[in-house]
Amino acid sequence: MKNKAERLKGTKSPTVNIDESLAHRLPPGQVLTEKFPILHEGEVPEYDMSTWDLRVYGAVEEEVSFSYEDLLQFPMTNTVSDIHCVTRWSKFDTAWEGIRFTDFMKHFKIKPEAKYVMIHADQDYETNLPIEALLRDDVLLAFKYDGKDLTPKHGWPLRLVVPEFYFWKSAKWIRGFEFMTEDRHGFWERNGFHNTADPFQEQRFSDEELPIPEDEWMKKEFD
Ligand SMILES: Nc1nc2c(c(=O)[nH]1)N[C@H]1C(S)=C(S)[C@@H](COP(=O)(O)O)O[C@H]1N2
Ligand SMILES: [Mo]
Repeated sequence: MKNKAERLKGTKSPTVNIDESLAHRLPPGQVLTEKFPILHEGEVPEYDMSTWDLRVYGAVEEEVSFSYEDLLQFPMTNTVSDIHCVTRWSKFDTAWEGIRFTDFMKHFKIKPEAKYVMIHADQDYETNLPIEALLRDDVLLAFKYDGKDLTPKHGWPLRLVVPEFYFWKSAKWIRGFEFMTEDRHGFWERNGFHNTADPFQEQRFSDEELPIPEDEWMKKEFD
């Protein structure tokens, strides 16, 4: 069996049949879905919310950690965004509620030399982004999807949502933001996926030949 990046490279571009007025919102090589596929590495984590925390560390003036209760006191924002997965599904108008990343950043001070962030998540998942990618109004630390608490499979209690990039950058079950002065690759970025991941530029894969550890979407689960 081919590894994941190789297999995805071999898939044909799907024929797209959508309303012309929406076509500009669908990136090249993507198909629309109304369902919400579920994709992740490892088991869905279980939490004791009295000990759960979200850490901020690395190139910051002072490390800080937030309890779930702390975060619930922050101002909440609602967004409606299109999301795009590298496995070729896109979903329009997904509704999220949570803390805007720029509001979250008011609660700590990063060092001037900080340029990148490693987002740390369970189970041992991580993904990297430049800080500026997180400063758009549609980037949330999301508690809710479609008006309801996130389901555990979609990232409860807290996930990142970064609609501008392929969805592997939107880590579920986030536990920490590590600010960095130099860029470092996260899980999929180390395993054949593009570092930037802009769907409209079809930045799916890096050109390096890298082994993919395990198929990401074995169960073909969605809700
Ligand atoms: N913690 C964690 N977050 C993750 C992943 C993962 O394996 N672990 N997979 C990513 C990938 S590849 C995708 S496409 C989306 C899928 O989110 P969904 O299951 O809510 O559709 O989650 C992303 N966030
Ligand atoms: Mo993905």
